Parts: sequence; structure tokens; C-alpha cells
Amino acid sequence: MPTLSYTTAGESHGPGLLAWIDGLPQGLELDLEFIDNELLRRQGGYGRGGRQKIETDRAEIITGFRRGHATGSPLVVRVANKDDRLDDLERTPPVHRPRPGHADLAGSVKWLTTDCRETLERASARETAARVAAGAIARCFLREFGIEVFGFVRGGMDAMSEVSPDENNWRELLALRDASDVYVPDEAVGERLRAAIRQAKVDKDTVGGLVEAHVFGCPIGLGSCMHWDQKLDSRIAGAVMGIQAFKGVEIGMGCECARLNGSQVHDPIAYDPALKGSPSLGFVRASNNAGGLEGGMTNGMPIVVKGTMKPISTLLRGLPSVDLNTKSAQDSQYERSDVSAISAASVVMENVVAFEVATAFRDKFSGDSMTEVRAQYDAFMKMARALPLTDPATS
Ligand code: EPS
Repeated sequence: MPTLSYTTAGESHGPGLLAWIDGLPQGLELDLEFIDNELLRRQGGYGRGGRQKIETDRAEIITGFRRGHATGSPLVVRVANKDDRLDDLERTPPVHRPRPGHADLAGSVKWLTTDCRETLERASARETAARVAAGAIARCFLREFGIEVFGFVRGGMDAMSEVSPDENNWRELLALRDASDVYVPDEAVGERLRAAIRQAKVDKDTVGGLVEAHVFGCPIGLGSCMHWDQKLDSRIAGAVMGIQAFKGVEIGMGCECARLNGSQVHDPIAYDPALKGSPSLGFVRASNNAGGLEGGMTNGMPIVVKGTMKPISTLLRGLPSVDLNTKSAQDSQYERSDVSAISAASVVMENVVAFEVATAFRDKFSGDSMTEVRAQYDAFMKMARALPLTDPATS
């Protein structure tokens, strides 16, 4: 079992969402303003539906927290739903005409019912509020070790930005992202994506897109090459594919490497003594096609993750479907939804990626308290910087 883990509970129109986190070290200070701001960003973005006008998502930590810090016991965080109406059959009626693309059809058959309601309530992307809360808590931990995560929308439809974030420019790009209501750090592309979403709304259609997360400051050696489920890229891929509506995940150059030779793909290694004090220990690369991960382990370069979100499955114009009771051809049922949630998806992805990085960090530096974790981290970095530890001629 990983040293740090979380699970969630809750329905879209129930009383709220919960995230239960195990393995936070005692003494970890939590920045509640930062966590709430991530929840606020998740609610935002051009193209979202009416629900976000109802909700004001806030992280209410109900266990495992005392006087501003984690106590080391299980930490449960709750995000309340104002639109709480699960038992109200008039406002939350049965759904008999499944929406193609959603969990509706598979879930109703799986649970032997012709009402998709209970499936969709749990499958809803509203659950990502709990995952963002958990990820933002994990980021409070990562920040203690200088690890930062930057997520953004690269684009959607035919509007794709060419920005390339690195250690030096990402804070500027973050400011551009925060100035954009589609979370694209590139004004011209953002304008085109907004226009595509606006048009989709007119057409009663929906838009997906491509989101990215970059993680800066990881020490070398998080993750493992020993077992497939300990590889950090494997865990990140699982976490990203677990986000509602995600259909693709790539690390670094990703699928593009199928078209190129090895000499064009692999990132040559160089050494710069001036950077010996940095988390990369001075090992530098002119390119980062590997996306910071080799053999399932961090290599000192930024982790780069790309995720593809399909267009939202609920279309105002409906899609051909079948009534589950009569089996007659009917258009799919409409449930209030978004035209595009790509901006929110970028916030969700950066936070679920952060949680996996924090888990790999805890696997390597596993102390019970922050004091102990910090001591382990410092001791490892000191030894890694001092390599070789023994005389290479005799060892
Ligand atoms: C969402 C809340 C939901 C949807 C959307 C995301 O609220 P409601 O169903 O009450 O409008 O807006 O959910 C989906 C797109 C989905 O697939 O279920 C949220 O808080 O992110």
C-alpha cells in the first residue's frame, strides 16, 4: 500500500463530497486559502453551466487537523453541495434515456436498473471537487520541499498554443493563464478557444481539449523501476485516466515518439557544476522529451503530463439513444451540464498529478512527522550530492 493515499465519496446532488487522506505527516501546515483558491479555480472557466453559480466550494477539514497542521491521523475534507436534492424526485427525476458518452447505460445495466440516476450522481465530474481538495493538500506538502505544479489548457478544437513552460518562464505563464478565462497562457489561442466554445453553445454542442501539468523541483529518484505499479509514470497515467471524461494521457513527447528515431527522442545528459545545489544535482538536458521520467523515476527534469478530455457528453440538442424501459429510439435526456469544462479539467489534472508525486515522495521519505521527513530528505540530498560515496577505483 502506498504511504500516502486518498479516496473520495459523495454524489453530485447529495449533501457534499468527501476526500479521506491517509499518510500525511504530522506537523504539515496546510494553507487553507490556497486549497480554497484551487477549488475556486476548478469552478471557473468559460463555458461552464449553471451549477457553478449555485455553489461556493470550500474545503472544510473535519478530521486529522489541529491548530493549522495535520496531526498524522486520517484527514477527511468535505466540500458541501448547496444544490442538495438527491431525495427530491421532482427536482432529481429518474433518467431512462442514457446519454451516449456518459456512464448512464453501462451503469444502469451493471446495477440492474433502468434508472441511470444513481450511476450519474456518482459518475458526475462534481466529484472532482474532492480530488482537487486532496491534491491541493498534497501540494502544501510538496511546497515544503520546493516542488511546484503548474497546470494550464493548451487548447481545444483547432486552437492549440505552442507555449513551452520551463523552470524560468512558468511563473510568467501562470500570470497569463490566470488572466485568461479559458486558462490558456496565450491570449490569441485563448480567444480562438473561447470562440469555439461560444459557437458550440449556439449549436447546442460541446467542446473538449488538451490540458497540461508541469512539476518543477522534484529530486532525482522518485518512483521506482522495480515494479510496474511503483513506476511514477504508471501511477500518474492511472490518476489522469481516472478523471471524468479523460480519454488520453501522455508523458513528455508521448505518442509523437512513434514517428521518430531514438537519436531524435532521447535527451542527452550533460553536467553543469553550477547547478549541483539544485534538485537535479547538476545533471542537465537540452531537451525534455522524456517528460522528466525515465524507468518510472524522476530524472531531475520537470515532469510533463498531457491529458486529453473528450467534449462533455451531455448535449443540449441530445444524441440518438434508446428508452431503457420501452427500448424505443429516443434522443438522450438532458441534464444541466457544461458546454466545456476544459479549464476545470486543467485544475483537476494538476492536482491529481500532484497527489501522485507527493505519494512517490512519501514512499521515498516516509517519516511520521515533518521533522523526520525533512531530515530524511536532507540526508538523501547530501549523499546524492557527494556521489561517489566510495573510491570508484576500489568499489
Ligand atoms: C460539475 C457539476 C455538475 C455539472 C458538471 C460538473 O453539476 P450539475 O449536474 O448539477 O449541473 O455541471 O458535471 C458534468 C459535466 C458531468 O459529466 O456530470 C462540477 O461541479 O464540476
